[in-house]
Amino acid sequence: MIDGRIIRSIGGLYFVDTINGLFECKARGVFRKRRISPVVGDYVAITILDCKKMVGFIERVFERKTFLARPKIANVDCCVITFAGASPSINFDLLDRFLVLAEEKKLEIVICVNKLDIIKADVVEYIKRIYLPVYKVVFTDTFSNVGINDLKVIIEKKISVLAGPSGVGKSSIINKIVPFGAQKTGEISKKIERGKHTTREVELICIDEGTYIADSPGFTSLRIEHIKPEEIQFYFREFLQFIGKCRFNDCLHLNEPDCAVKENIGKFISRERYERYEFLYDELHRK
Ligand SMILES: Nc1nc2c(ncn2[C@@H]2O[C@H](COP(=O)(O)OP(=O)(O)OP(=O)(O)O)[C@@H](O)[C@H]2O)c(=O)[nH]1
Ligand SMILES: [Mg+2]
Ligand SMILES: [Zn+2]
Repeated sequence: MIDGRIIRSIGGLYFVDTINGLFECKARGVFRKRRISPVVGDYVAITILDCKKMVGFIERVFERKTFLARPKIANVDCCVITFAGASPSINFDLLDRFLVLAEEKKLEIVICVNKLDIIKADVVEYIKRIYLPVYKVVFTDTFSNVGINDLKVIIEKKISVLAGPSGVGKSSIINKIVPFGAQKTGEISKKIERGKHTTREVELICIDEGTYIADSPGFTSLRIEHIKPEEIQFYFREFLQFIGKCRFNDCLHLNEPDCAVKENIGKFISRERYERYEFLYDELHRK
């Protein structure tokens, strides 16, 4: 048996990267029985069936360090949440939902705002005012390569995933980061006037030893139903420094008096983020 990492999976076939090369593997029936399905990013042990044809069987899936359901990927260290500054314009509600999910998974988080070439100045200002004090934010432009090097430095020696809506430029960014890579991007074919090369599967790409980046399909909505409403506060990172300083120990920072979180709105907490906290709390509470 040898160990490896699943870098792609298509229709029940898993591509496992090992020191002896890339093996095309099926999963043993026991996984189905136990309702475990291996996913991209999993560390696995395989038996080799044919070393010329490079085919084998996945025998074992090692314990996952992290698991993201959307995009479905295991063992990532860092999540690069990617949006476009324009076309499509940023959906801040979706951004905050993704931030909550990534915080819950305790991932390192980077916000990447692409298409800097067509972004409006007030959008840049808004992002700088609201997100820059809380998160690492990188502005990129894949045409002129602005910000690409900063991203390269951030993802060094980590396993990262680029996640975000469709058409924001995730695959284009990966093409700039990966020297040999040619991820298909959303250019509309002139010949057939259709067939956008939208990414359909999660794929892990090895940049160098210890550095991996995953491309992933875009999404338009995110479900965070599994999180309890009273836990949401812990996933708004800028709230953390004030939690425990309110008059009531179980303060939810909604209508309670002497709330340290509410006292800091407009100071260390932006009104926009606070309002989205209220909104998310409400939404989950009503469920
Ligand atoms: N103006 C501008 N356009 C960009 C930039 N980067 C990418 N694009 C364009 O945006 C479109 C979508 O790019 P993709 O890289 O396919 O987007 P994606 O996020 O991978 O999309 P999905 O795979 O559908 O999730 C393409 O037409 C790119 O040429 C940029 O920095 N500026
Ligand atoms: Mg893509
Ligand atoms: Zn409070």
